[in-house]
Amino acid sequence: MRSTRSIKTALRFAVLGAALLCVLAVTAAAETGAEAWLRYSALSPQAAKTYQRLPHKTVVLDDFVVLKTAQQELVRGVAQMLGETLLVAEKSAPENAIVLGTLPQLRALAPELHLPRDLRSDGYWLKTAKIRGSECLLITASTDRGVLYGVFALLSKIARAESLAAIDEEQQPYAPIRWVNQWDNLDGRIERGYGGPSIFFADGNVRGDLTRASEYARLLASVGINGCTINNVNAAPGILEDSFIAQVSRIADVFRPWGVQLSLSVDMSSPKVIGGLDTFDPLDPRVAEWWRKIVDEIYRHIPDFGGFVVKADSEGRLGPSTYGRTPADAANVIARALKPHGGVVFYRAFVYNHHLDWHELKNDRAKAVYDNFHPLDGAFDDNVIIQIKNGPIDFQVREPASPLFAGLRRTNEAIELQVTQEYTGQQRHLCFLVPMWKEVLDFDMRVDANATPVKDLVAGRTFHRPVGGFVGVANVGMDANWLGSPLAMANLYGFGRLAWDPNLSAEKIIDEWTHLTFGSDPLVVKTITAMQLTSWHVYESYTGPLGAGTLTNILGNHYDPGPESSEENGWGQWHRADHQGIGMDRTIATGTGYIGQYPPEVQKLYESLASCADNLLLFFHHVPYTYVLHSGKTVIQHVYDSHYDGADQARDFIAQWQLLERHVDQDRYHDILQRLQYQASQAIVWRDTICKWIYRLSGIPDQKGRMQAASGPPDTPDRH
Ligand code: GCV
Repeated sequence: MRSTRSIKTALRFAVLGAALLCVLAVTAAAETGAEAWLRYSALSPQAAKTYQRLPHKTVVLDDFVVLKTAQQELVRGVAQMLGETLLVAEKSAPENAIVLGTLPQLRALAPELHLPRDLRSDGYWLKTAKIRGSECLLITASTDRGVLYGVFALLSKIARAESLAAIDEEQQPYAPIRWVNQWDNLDGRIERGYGGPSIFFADGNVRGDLTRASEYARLLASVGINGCTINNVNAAPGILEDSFIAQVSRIADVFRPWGVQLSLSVDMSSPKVIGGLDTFDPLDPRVAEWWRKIVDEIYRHIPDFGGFVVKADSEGRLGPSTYGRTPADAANVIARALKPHGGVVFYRAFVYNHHLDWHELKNDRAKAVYDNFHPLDGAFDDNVIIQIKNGPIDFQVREPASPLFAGLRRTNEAIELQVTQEYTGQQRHLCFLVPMWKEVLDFDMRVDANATPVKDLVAGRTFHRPVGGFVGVANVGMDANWLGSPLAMANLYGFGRLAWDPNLSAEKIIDEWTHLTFGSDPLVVKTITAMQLTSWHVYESYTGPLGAGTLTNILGNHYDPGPESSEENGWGQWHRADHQGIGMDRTIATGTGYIGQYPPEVQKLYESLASCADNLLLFFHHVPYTYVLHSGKTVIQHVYDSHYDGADQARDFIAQWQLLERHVDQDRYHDILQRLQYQASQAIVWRDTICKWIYRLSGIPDQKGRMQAASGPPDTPDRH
């Protein structure tokens, strides 16, 4: 028998050895985040067993580029996750294979198959079926792109250890438009980009090495995104110079294998600035001819070009108003040039006057979008899409859904969501935006007193529009992990998944993303999903509760607290806080009348203090600080409590994350830990700035006595 001492020593070595192995394993698995949710990390032997019956070979039914890409992706994913190299066989030998092809190709190969269903646009079908008597796994679709999406869906299931037994799954995208915009400048900087410089441009040219652009297209395709606008909506006219189009076509070449269409933002004054005309009046025939020639030239270089995005008469951009013309005149002249090629124009509804008179209480920037576009309903050509930000102001931490979604019946529309966290912490604060986007997409506009959620309006389902959908402002950059923070990538993933199916829950989306990005350790999944799901609410709590908007420095970085910068200027992001109360009166009865832009049932909901939700109260109503919320608290006490609770919750994220120290690779663990520590300290800065500001203004102390001592006496003169 071994002595107790030697057993103890042996145990000690065993423990040390195990610890060392753990460290080595974790170190070996260190990751940059570059693979995002496409890590395809090796499954455990136990999980891999689920796929023992997966065919060992694959055939592809044609050699078009997207189908080839699909097959290569399949081989890559299976090799990495299951350690098996699929045999690539000829299509003449499809027995016991994973068969990739479109429905017509499959019908030609195996007429005995019952393929009754026709799949719309980019939809796909995963199905086990017998070909020539032997079991196969079919990945089929109407289009090559659909087949690629089917492959990504299959690989995602394997990565999440989902069973494929007797699979028979059909998926259709909710809408044809699922695009991202990048606000990249040609010099390589990105407007509101927080993940490094442009992956497309450097020093005024397209980058020589477009590896990242190709990897980006792969990421986009993996969640069903089919278009990408590569340059800033504040567009440099030079993008349309002949020499530049040739350069841009190289980006289209790396997008093409992934089924991602390239599109460009254009400046309305281009016919004059680079075309040498003395006008850019959209109704001038010479201008129409100029657009036609430019568009023909683009299609010569890029036959699958997607179209243009236009920002005009907005924030200093020139537009049709220069000639007394309408957005419809401007959009249509370009749309007509694109039409023969199948291209579309996204005309942004973000048109407003940023020199509004602050003293005039009836002025309201929120009204601009509807006022400018509703009267033009029906005046836009069929290949024009009005791109509408989710809320009427500008990507604030909480806004109601834009009333324009319900205001266009005879015009195509798309919702613009912001993946890059301009007003929501710039990727330095954790803020998972899917729950916010879902609130907007699910919001029922009650058009004609029927159920008309925003997701149906933008997808073109409500009014049977030919085209419509979803646009996300992504702004990924050269940082290895794309957005600057590994956790922020959940927003890009979530945007893609919602654009594909807005009925997915936030819980389902974040569960998928976490499994794919961090693996299936239950503690990891539980912790990260919980943190992500609460993060928007936490951020809102310490930056701008009750619908007041993000109380940030709107004249500068849109990041630090700066509640006073919203007021007394023409930008119109006002909250009208004074010594008595706070909030914008947007009622029909006494305010700006903004609420009148909604359908009657929604008007009723927001007009009345009794039915208006607390979380949007200050967006719609000006109330005294002592006003009692539905929760039973006064507005002022809610503001104090919310900022303190929010800062506490931000601090608690650190402890939650620390639970994962031995469960997540060290690189990402430390990167995220530092970010959370920084966020917690910034949340305190936010808390103290806003609480002191509102205390000085209102003179009403916090009932819990938390900050008066540090705040000094309240202000006296009324600013209004
Ligand atoms: C690209 C906000 C942003 C601007 C952005 C603009 C827009 O105002 O701060 O950077 O410009 O929105 O969406 O056009």
